[in-house]
Amino acid sequence: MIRHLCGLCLLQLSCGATVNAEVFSWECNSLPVDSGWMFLGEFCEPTTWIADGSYFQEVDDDSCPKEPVGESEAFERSLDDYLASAQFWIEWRVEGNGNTSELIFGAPAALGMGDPFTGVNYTFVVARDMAKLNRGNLLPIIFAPFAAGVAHTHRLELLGDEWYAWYIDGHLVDSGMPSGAFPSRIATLTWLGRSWHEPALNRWDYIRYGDLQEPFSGDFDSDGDRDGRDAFYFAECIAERGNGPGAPADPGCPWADMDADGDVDFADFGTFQRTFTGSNE
Ligand SMILES: [Ca+2]
Ligand SMILES: [Ca+2]
Ligand SMILES: [Ca+2]
Repeated sequence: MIRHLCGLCLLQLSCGATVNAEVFSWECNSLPVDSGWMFLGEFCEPTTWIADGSYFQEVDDDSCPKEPVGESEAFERSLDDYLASAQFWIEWRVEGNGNTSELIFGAPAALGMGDPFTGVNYTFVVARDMAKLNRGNLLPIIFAPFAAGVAHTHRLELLGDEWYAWYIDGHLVDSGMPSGAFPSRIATLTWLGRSWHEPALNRWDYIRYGDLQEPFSGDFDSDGDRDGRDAFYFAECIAERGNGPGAPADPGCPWADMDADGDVDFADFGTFQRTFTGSNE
């Protein structure tokens, strides 16, 4: 009934906004070019494939004429739908076996976003056991070590020109004042796999971004309902991310804390089920 009302009465308000997609999520179940990404180009012939909900990029120099530059491929999306976003978040999960010595060359896996007008820029480069953040050389470069051999969840939250925060696996790596607001005028998001001196295999699990959700709302995609799409991410917050009774909610899950007690557990899931509005997308 609630969804019915939404469809009839609030079409111009909350439902109409879904056209602009408050959340974009690529779960790596399909090829990037079939999932809304623009192919920016490749160098030599990287080997790529989809398997088990992940996108694999094998980049080496097998097909390249000579060192040091090896294989690469890159994809891009405009963030223009989010220029008015007061609070923007982006999260991606990736595992790679590339050597940390490649980080200085922007390899083996990278995800970056920037605005050519304002100069505000965030470029993350991820190797097997370390990530690097460069913000257009305007602020100190940050290195964050982590365990090799498993995927890690990276999360960036931006609050206008007031605040930025970088999390890995739910733990705060760095936060503070950004060099400016982002997205603000012209904004693009790019990600790539690249071999410079060393080969690498990157496994991308997902890339998601959007307007920061209302806490306690149960509404992952901020479209005014609690449906099957929200349920996918709710289940993830319940089963993963270190959430549970009494544990502080993972930074990606306050929207799933439906009883507003600071955690995400089955009490919240019960409320989500009781207030479920339908199975629409
Ligand atoms: Ca996936
Ligand atoms: Ca929703
Ligand atoms: Ca809770």
